[in-house]
Order: sequence, then C-alpha cells, then structure tokens
Amino acid sequence: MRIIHTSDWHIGQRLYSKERQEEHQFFFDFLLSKISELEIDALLVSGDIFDVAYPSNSSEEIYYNFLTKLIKTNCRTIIITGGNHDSISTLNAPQKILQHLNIYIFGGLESELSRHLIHFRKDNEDCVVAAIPFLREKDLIKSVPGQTYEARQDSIRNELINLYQSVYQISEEKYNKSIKIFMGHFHTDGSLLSESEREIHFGNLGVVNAGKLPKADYWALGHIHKPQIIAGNEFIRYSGSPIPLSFSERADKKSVVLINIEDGKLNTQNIEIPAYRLLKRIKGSFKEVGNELEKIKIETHNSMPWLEIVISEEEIDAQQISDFKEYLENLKNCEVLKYKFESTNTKTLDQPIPEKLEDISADDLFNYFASKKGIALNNEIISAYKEIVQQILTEKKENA
Ligand SMILES: [Mn+2]
Repeated sequence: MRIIHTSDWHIGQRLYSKERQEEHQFFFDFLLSKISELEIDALLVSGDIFDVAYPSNSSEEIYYNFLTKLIKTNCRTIIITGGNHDSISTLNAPQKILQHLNIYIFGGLESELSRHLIHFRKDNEDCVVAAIPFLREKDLIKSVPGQTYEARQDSIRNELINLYQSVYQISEEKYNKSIKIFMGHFHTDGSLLSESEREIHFGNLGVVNAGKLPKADYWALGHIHKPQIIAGNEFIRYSGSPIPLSFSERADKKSVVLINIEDGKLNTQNIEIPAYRLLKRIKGSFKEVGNELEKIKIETHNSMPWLEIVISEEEIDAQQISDFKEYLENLKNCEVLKYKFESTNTKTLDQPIPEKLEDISADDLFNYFASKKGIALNNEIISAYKEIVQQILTEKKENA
C-alpha cells in the first residue's frame, strides 16, 4: 500500500500582491502525475488547505478541479483535515456528499472522537488513519477565571496530548492490528520555522513536546512549512508546504512524503516537487544589485523570477531612488516584488519601516511598535494582544 502525505497548500495565498495560481496548478498537475505513476492508494492532507477562511471562487475552483481529477485515479482514500488558516464551515460544507466519493473531510473536531478514524485496506495491508484537524483552544479547555496565561497554555498542551491519547486508545480497541497513522496540525518542539507560519512564537508557548505523543506508526503533520523530520525520527514528519510561501523559504526543497507499507512494515521517502519559479533575495549597493539582476535568467517553466531587494548604501538621495525605480520597471528578465533601502551609516537612518501596511503581518507590526516604544513584551501583554486579535477575527467572520 502506498500513501502520500502533504499539507499547507494555502490555496489563494499571495506573495506581496502576486497571485500564486500558476504555482498551485503546477503542483496539482505534478501531484496527480505522481499519484498515477506510483499507484498511490491514499492521500493525506494535514491542514491549511486554503490561505484564508473565505477563499475566492478561483481558489475553490482549483481545489475542486483537483479533487475531480483525483477521483478518476486509483487513489481510493482521500483524507483532508483543517488547519489554523481554514474555516471549519468552509471546509466541511461538502463533507457529506464528498464522503460518498471516499473523500473524508474534517474541518474541525467532531463530537465523537471515533468518527475521526478512517479504516481502509488493500490486499493484505490494513491501515487506520486518525484524521485530527487543527485543535482550537475551545476544543481543549474550558476557560477558568483568574487562570494565568502560562497555566492556560500548559493545560492546552496537556489536553492536546490527552485527546490524542484517547484517540489512540480507541484505535487500539477497534483496530489493534492495523497500521496507525495520526494526522495533526500543530507546532512541535525542535521544528524549524520560516517567516510564513502566521503565529507569534514567543518562547515555547503553544509548542507540543513530540516525545509525549502516542506511539503511532507514522505522524503526518502540518503547520510548519519547511519539510522536516522531528526528533530524528523519520516517522514523525512535516511534509512542508508544496510552494514557498515567503522569501525565507526560497531555498527549501519542497516535497511530499511517500509512505510505503509492505508486510505490515513502513518506510518513507521524500518526493521532491520541482520549483516552478526562481525566488531570490539580493542585498548590496546599487551597483552590486544591478550586476546581480543582469545575471538572472528566466529558466524554469518560463515563469518570471521574483525578487526581494535591499539596497544598502551609506547615503541615498531622492534622485537615486527615482532612477532605481525606473530601472526596476524596465527589467525584462525578472520582477522585483519588494525593495527597501538601508543606510550603512546607522546614524543617518532609522530602522526602515515597511512602506505598505499590507506587506506586514499584524504580529510583526505589533512587535515593531512595541520595540519602537520600548515596551518589553511579557506574557500578559501577549495574551491580551492575542485576545484582541481573536475578537477582531471573530467579528470579521460574523460580519462576512
Ligand atoms: Mn500553514
């Protein structure tokens, strides 16, 4: 039996203002060809299907087109769970009808844990998947008045482990001979982050200790965008996102994980996804950046290379800036998505402020102003900030 594990598609994501549709389409075509070629029996997607709670029509079209092509392959079991970016109701809307096509969707936590277990077999191989989506605070704990932020985080972490233990228990009772694969969308200790996991990670709050997870045969994890194994164990894995979601992921080799089950034994293998587009960061003087830009060639799939640039000079005048902008507009071999100027003479320039508000996340902006005003961020402030953001997001949802 062969299974593919992927996650963090983030359909509809934009890099600065640029649409990623071509890149997603390229990935889905690649995935479909691998599924046919390798005769894949099951596909697991561990959360963050869409980038936003209310995806655009074109994002939904990409998703449903993919599923439509997928059910024409021999892949008989398709399991999709929600991530922190997904709205439970958006993902669950087609749940009932899609299960007739062997597409199992779990946008959020079901009222009965046993519903999350999907059992399937092929020839002599027998597998059960615990399809657990991203768990929200309300899924895990009741609010206790007067509880400190740390105490609350502690109980969230403990209850998450307890919930997984309970699911494991049920899987042992119902399917004790089956291979057990567990899905999850959370942050484990020791994982390497990039700049695109939309979350504040102060210290170790909200991080799950991988050593405490039940001993499943394989952990198909999502949330972290860099593909990686956890605690040196190839059976606890983040597949990573299929496309780079920020310039910090430009050098990642994106991949999906192939899980091979033979005679009740597992082995895993990365399948590398070819890069659709070159992403590059350049930093230097006007001259150095100009020289680097000249060298860039359109190579992969005729797609325009995208760049992020930092110009670093001792002093920069208005004329130089306007000449540079004009130069960028006339580039034919690549497109500069983002540029900023930095002075090497720290006395003359303040820390550069991002020019456009939409280019900076709420968390980064919060951090920026805190540091600007000299406010030390303790857990109480962070907790209050998070509550406010949560409230705004909920109101936004209700008004949508
Ligand atoms: Mn994600």
